[in-house]
Amino acid sequence: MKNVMVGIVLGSISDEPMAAKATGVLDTLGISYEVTVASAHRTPDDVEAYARNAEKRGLSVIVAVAGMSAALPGVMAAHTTLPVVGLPVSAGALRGIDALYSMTQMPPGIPVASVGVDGGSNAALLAARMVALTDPDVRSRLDTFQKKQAEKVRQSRSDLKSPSAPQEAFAQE
Ligand code: RP5
Repeated sequence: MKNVMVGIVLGSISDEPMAAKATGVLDTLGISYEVTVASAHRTPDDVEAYARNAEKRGLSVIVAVAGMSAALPGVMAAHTTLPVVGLPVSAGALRGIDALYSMTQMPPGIPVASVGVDGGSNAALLAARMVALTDPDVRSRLDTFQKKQAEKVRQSRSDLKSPSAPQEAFAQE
């Protein structure tokens, strides 16, 4: 069985569409992952157990996906020293601002690396960079991903309707 490197934990099944954004990127980069549901408020014992077992199960990073008063990433981080990436979801009346603050405003000592609201792709890419620290194959696939992305931006210049800057404007020293 292939070693699972990224554990994606959803606070609710309603967060699944956001996980899909992240898993799409992890698939592209050939990074193995698992997805589960565990709520900091509704199943706190499961959240604690998952975080405590994560390192010995071989996970490198946990991505915690939650909306509203999103305690999930912080509680996960309290029970492991693995890096935890928080992905705030635009749920509830405040549309993710509450979750974003919950994740970024962690008290000193228990860090959570939050991405932007609904930033599923960046959560996966940040997790991939962490995995790449010890996996040269992932590092190389990340490099390729980034080069292809840059190429797309350059090619998009030819679609501009306004007068566009000449090639020499981007001459490298
Ligand atoms: C959070 O509350 C979940 O992460 C979800 O984003 C939000 C709403 O949960 P449900 O009421 O849809 O289960 O715990």
